[in-house]
Amino acid sequence: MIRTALLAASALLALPATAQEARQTANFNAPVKSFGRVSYDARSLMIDGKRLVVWSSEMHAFRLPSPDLWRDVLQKMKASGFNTVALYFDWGFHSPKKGVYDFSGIRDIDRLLTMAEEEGLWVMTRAGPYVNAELTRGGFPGWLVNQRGRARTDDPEYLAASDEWLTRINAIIARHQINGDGKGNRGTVILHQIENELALTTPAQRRYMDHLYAKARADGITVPIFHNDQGRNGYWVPEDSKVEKTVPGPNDMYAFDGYPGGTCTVTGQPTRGSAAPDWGYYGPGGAKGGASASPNTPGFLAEFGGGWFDYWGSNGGYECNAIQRGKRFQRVFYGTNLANGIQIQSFYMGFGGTSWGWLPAPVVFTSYDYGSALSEAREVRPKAEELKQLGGLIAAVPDLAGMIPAGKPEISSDRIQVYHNKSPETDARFLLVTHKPSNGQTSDRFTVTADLPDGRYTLPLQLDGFDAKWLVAGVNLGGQRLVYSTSELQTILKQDNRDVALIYGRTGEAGETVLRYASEPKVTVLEGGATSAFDTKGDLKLRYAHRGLTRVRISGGGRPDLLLLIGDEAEGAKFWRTDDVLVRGPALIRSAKVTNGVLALTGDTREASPLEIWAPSSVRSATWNGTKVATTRTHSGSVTATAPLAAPVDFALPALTDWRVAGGSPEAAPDYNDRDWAKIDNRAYASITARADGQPNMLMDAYGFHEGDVWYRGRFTGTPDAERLKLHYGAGGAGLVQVFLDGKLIGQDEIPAGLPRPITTGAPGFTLPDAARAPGEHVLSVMVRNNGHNWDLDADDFHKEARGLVSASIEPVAGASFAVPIAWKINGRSEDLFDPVRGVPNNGGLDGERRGWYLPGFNDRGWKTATVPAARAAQGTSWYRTSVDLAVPKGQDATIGLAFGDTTKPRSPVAYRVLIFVNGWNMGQFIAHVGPQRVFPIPEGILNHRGRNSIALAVTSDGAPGNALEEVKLVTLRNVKGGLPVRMVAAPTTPEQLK
Ligand code: IPT
Repeated sequence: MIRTALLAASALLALPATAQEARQTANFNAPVKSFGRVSYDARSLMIDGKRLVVWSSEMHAFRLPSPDLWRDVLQKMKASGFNTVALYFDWGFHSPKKGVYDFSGIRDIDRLLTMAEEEGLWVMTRAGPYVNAELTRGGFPGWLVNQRGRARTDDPEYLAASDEWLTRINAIIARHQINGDGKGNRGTVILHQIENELALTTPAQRRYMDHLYAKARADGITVPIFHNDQGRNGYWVPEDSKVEKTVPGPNDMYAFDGYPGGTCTVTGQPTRGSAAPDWGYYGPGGAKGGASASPNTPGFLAEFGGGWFDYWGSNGGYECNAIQRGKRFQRVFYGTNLANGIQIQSFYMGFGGTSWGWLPAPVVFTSYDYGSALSEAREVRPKAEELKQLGGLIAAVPDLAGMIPAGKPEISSDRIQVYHNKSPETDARFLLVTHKPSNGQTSDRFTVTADLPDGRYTLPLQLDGFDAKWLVAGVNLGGQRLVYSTSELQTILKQDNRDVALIYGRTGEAGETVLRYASEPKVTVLEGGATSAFDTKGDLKLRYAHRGLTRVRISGGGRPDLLLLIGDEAEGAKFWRTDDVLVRGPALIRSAKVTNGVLALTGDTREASPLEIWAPSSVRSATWNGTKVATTRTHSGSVTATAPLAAPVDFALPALTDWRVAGGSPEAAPDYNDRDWAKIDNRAYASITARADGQPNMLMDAYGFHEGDVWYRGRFTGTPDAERLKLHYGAGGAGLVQVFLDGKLIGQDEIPAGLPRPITTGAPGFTLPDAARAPGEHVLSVMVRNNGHNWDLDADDFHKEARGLVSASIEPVAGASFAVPIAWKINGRSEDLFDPVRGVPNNGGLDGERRGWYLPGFNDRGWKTATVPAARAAQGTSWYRTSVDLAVPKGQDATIGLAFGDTTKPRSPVAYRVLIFVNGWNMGQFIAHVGPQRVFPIPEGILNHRGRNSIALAVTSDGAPGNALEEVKLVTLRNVKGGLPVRMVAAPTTPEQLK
């Protein structure tokens, strides 16, 4: 049976019919529900009673196997304006075997949660048991596929298994909750997710959900618990929702996921896609008050597409995705969410990372870049700079939390719409100005007239192409009163007795800002151009164009001094704000700490950069990455560095030379010693894949082999009936089977990419050569490369689809009513890991892997020397090894990748595949003729940036001319001055150190 995936981007755009019906006015009078320091009503989350817009993005520590770099990602998220990080945990990553769990090294969740706290981020934990996440088995451990009981139900066997995991992960999370664990531990976890997009809502699922909720509570989780609905379907809403056609569950809060926004074309061009959906107050039929499946809880998007994954065999869509769901998209879509009362939104992904080793589900290849704000190479993409501006506004205007619709303003153009919200507490306003529909791309000049808190005003505005503006009005900011501004506010901070505000707009556009005073203040234009006028109402109106940076000082008028910085968008992006310091210039500010009057700034530069600092007067001097900076005072109350901050220096990467090779697949040799291999027998069969009658259980998982390559050896006696071999196998996306007879490759079969819905099984036939019909014993050797188990998105046990051989039959071509008996044995990488430090995803079951050929300390001096590119390849799998010394300049953070062949094309004209081991770590799989990934970023800590590195490539080919390893080289993907200290991840280096 061939099943295809349900995870196609297009399928996500349509909501089931129930979504339209599950609508009800949000209950703005809903009582506050408290869970220790966290509480909520229908309007927002609150922490210690203070309303908060939860502005979050997702990262997966398991997709970055270098823990020191977790902090780099968290710092970049924080610097990009996020106040929260969402984290999935991958059960299978921690559990190689039933009852065995590992939270050490690259699996140290405790360390991750401590870092998030240290970096000042709130945390949403998403602990499974099922997570999906384009992971093999959606995060289920390999051993779970052998369970007969249906997963994601209240089947006792499944519950016992998932409780094993939950007991352990919940204990760690509990220690890091904002509420503490009652034993003196405390952290920043504010929300906790149980299960993931469980769209089957039968009684068994309800009992399961009840169990998960009770389990979390029993394990000491005290923060609000939620589940993420696959769309706005009303599945698992809180019991008190009482909305028709919704499905209640035990959860405290209702959350849903959404991935609108359109796709890229096959040639990697962004399309403009659909308009932003109104998933809340302004939804269809929901007059003011909105449309919610859960009227008593705030709008909550647990995942909102901040990119999308990419498929085996695509043309490479990540750069396009970063644009499609990038600048402007974020303003339009995330803004529409906020206007609709989605007060908790988390972007999936904020940093995608790498599905290294055998982490990927069949649907994805190694790179999980996702087109997210932070690239796989940890680059801060331009879209992250836009996020910084949006997150800056959210942080600067706490009134945005808990806003409700405020009535329709008058708009002079019918091509424009304005979402107008207010804070019931302060009457502050939020105006989201966008096209109507919001994917409109016209250029418009228009006015918006609204009754604002300080009076009725007409705002002259402009919108050029796909865009949205996030405006605030009638709001107290520091000591100032902002009547309105047609510019967007990026940040405001109070320093001593003055306020420093940064506003910005599109380059060249006119802007106006109105501030309210008791009497006429003094306006001094320090730099750039602005005019001002004061009227009898007390309004000071400033007019200017957004070009470069304009600086205006306003003093007197009954208010503290204000330094108003007015930038164009690019200028705004050069500013970074930490608690009470504003910095302009560098590519990144990581931290700003004041000790004894010295401001210690850390961050990155991509080029020689100016440095300008606005700090409280208690700051007397500054350092940059530990070195004192000479500064001079400016007329706008800042200091600037007298010399630019240094740029990173270029460095050369050595060529990869001195290769050595060990040939072939030893498992294929007739005399290979398979004494310790398991005999194929009739053990219990738990797969959803039907098999031919009378076949033994050949599935790799049944023998404890779940990841990567598995080998079968079958002995049979030669007979004239041995004419052909029929196989049925499962191997995931772009999987492979190779068949050898008495040591010679007789054929292979590859599973077509089938994009975007991967095909995961195959049923090839092979004509047997004459040798099979010769008398005596013959050995059939079969390697199955398992490119991942299916996910279980629909809770139908799809992860239990067969992997490895399902059946094998040697038979005559005509009248095949009988088959030649074969005695099979199997071997792979068992649940007792031989390299537990690198862990579950690192290894499959190749002979070379078990012998430690992938390790840096393996002695390959006995191997033949080889040149790469290789002229020809042996049939089967050959290992290539070399080592290389790197000398990345000290104090520089680079991302270095391994590149194969012609990186300008998504795939090669020749066919072969490579498992890439760097210093013993399996950093992914290159499939030359499938693609699209040809460059594999290797994180520092796996790669030694200042020392020796070992590279081992397991190259698999059919041996046909040309199907051999192309050029392999190192490439620099990113290079900045700055970064964080990164230690090498400790792991065994020699075969002797393996278990
Ligand atoms: C949603 C999953 O919850 C998440 O784990 C991930 O798989 C994401 O999709 C896609 O990257 S499921 C989907 C139906 C939106």
